[in-house]
Amino acid sequence: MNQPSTRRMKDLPVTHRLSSGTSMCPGCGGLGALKEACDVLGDGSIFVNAAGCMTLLAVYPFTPLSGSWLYTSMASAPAGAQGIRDAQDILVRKGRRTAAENLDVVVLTGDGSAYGMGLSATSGALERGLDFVYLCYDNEGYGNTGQQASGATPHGARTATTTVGLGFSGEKKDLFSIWAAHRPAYVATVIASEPVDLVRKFEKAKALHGPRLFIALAPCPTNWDFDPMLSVEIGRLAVETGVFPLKEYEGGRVVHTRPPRQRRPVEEYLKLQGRFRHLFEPTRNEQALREIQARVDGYWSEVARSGDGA
Ligand SMILES: Cc1ncc(C[n+]2csc(CCOP(=O)(O)OP(=O)(O)O)c2C)c(N)n1
Ligand code: SF4
Ligand SMILES: [Mg+2]
Repeated sequence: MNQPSTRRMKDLPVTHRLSSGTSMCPGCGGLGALKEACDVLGDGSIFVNAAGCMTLLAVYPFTPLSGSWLYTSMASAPAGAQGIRDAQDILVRKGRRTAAENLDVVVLTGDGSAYGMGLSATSGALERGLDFVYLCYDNEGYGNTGQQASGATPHGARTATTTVGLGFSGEKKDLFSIWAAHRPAYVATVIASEPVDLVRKFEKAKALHGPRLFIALAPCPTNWDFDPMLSVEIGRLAVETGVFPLKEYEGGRVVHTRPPRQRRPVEEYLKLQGRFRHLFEPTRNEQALREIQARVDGYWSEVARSGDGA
């Protein structure tokens, strides 16, 4: 007779724990970024999670992470992080916790929170110089509730709230610049399909103090409408077409960490995703495709002009 396994989730390496026993979609780019980040951050973190897809990782009282997990409303994860930071600092000051037991506080939110509902609380935390890490997995919509358009939705994407015509007629908000304008310790963009770049940035952030913020573009098979096995390919194309610039902000300076040497046409990225299918079928929308390409070209021309392509 088989003996029941005595191995528990918390005894597995963190990467294995995040692969098994969760109810996340296969090919989830947000989960990929979180796994890679956890490889660097290790087990010594307290996660503060605003409502969204990742909330399904922790079904009370269980979590695949060995650290604690606090679930907050969409708008208030950075406020929750402040409370945890303060409580731990007070316990250390009173001698009831050693410095080694003083854990990192990591906010984990989707773009709906980061770009919209939680932006005010984040701005306040940055003003106060809160010592925390913030990871926004950006699937460019309110994914958990069926992909309504958010402040991160790109121009031309069809979402649950932009179902006809061109799709979303607005522009994706430049959250990187909004965060950087607060002059925090560190801001970076990352993506799971570029793990070396991601790991280097998290290692750098881990050694710093103060606000350290990350936007991880999160290819989302379910809501972007593509085969899960294309998740890494779509992530790579986001970088190689120049749609998603990998960069970091530190000490008042922005550096592009992996500028595409020879940019591929943006439509190579768009045409793999059902949310952009209306730009190609039943007839090609040449004007919309030209406009989307021109925006990306404009971004990289500005980077070349300012000499910031390192
Ligand atoms: C104030 C408020 N409005 C609506 C909801 C319902 N809700 C739960 S998760 C979610 C989507 C969150 O989107 P995002 O932050 O991008 O995370 P994702 O679902 O894409 O992972 C919404 C709208 C909520 N929890 N709180
Ligand atoms: S809906 Fe998208 S972001 Fe949410 S778990 Fe599924 S793949 Fe990940
Ligand atoms: Mg989202």
